[in-house]
Order: sequence, then C-alpha cells, then structure tokens
Amino acid sequence: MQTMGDMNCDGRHDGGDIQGFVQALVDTHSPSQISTCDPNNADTNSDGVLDIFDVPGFVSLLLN
Ligand SMILES: [Ca+2]
Ligand SMILES: [Ca+2]
Repeated sequence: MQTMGDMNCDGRHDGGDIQGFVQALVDTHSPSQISTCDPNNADTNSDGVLDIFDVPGFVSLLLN
C-alpha cells in the first residue's frame, strides 16, 4: 500500500489528507495532532525534508 502522501493512514489519497499534509509542512517539530500517521509521509519527493517542494508530489497523489 502506498503510504506516501497518505497523511491520515486510511489507505486513500483524498481531501482528508490535506490538513495533515499542511500541518506536517508548517509544524515539523511536533507530531501531528490529528493523526497517528507518520508525518514523514508528507515527504513526497523523499529528500528527507518536509517543505514546499513536496507540494507538487502530494497534489499529484491526490489527483491520481
Ligand atoms: Ca488518506
Ligand atoms: Ca521532501
């Protein structure tokens, strides 16, 4: 199962993941408050950093 980009670990990429994704990017120093999922799932370009450059990959996962 693809977990990258699945911010709430429900096995799907949809609007429900957006909040967790945004939170992972803006607050990289504390665990997500809305999910027990790994915040590093937001690292869609797998460079080890959660930042703006992960947005295109996340959007792509949502659309596919
Ligand atoms: Ca999800
Ligand atoms: Ca990244």
